[in-house]
Amino acid sequence: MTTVYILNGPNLNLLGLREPEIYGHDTLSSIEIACRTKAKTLGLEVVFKQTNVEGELVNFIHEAREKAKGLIINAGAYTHTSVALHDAIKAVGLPAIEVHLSNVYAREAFRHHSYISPVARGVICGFGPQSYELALDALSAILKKKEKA
Ligand code: CA2
Repeated sequence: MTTVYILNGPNLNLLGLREPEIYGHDTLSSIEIACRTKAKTLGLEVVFKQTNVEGELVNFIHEAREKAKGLIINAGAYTHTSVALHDAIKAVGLPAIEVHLSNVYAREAFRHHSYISPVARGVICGFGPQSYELALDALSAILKKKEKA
């Protein structure tokens, strides 16, 4: 089965527990379950990870190069700061989809710049937990196209 990595950055472990007015009531565990359910319908196997540590995200991206055909990443606040994540995604060469729960463009100006976007195949933001499911659809379509080529 085709494996995809879904990576989550800092503070996303607090989802559903704090600031529900911004990030909603769903927990990261419930998002993981929804991703696994969606992935099954697409014939994809999911490796789902969260870390608060930037270097661990870099290591997960490197691991994905060996073990997966693509990745979905919500890098949290590192989206707006991390050249290391930009370089890692570029280096592994896997198709990557950037996701965000919130519409970062409707928020503070410092969230409008992303170091991930230039090395991502696309960006999905603002749809809450559904952003992840939309990203799985997009990644599945990219991988199916690749298989045919
Ligand atoms: O909207 C998103 O998915 C973000 O990646 C979430 C990040 C934020 O820094 C990005 O600009 C947009 C923050 C995740 C923090 O999640 C929390 C959840 C509950 C309570 C506090 C933070």
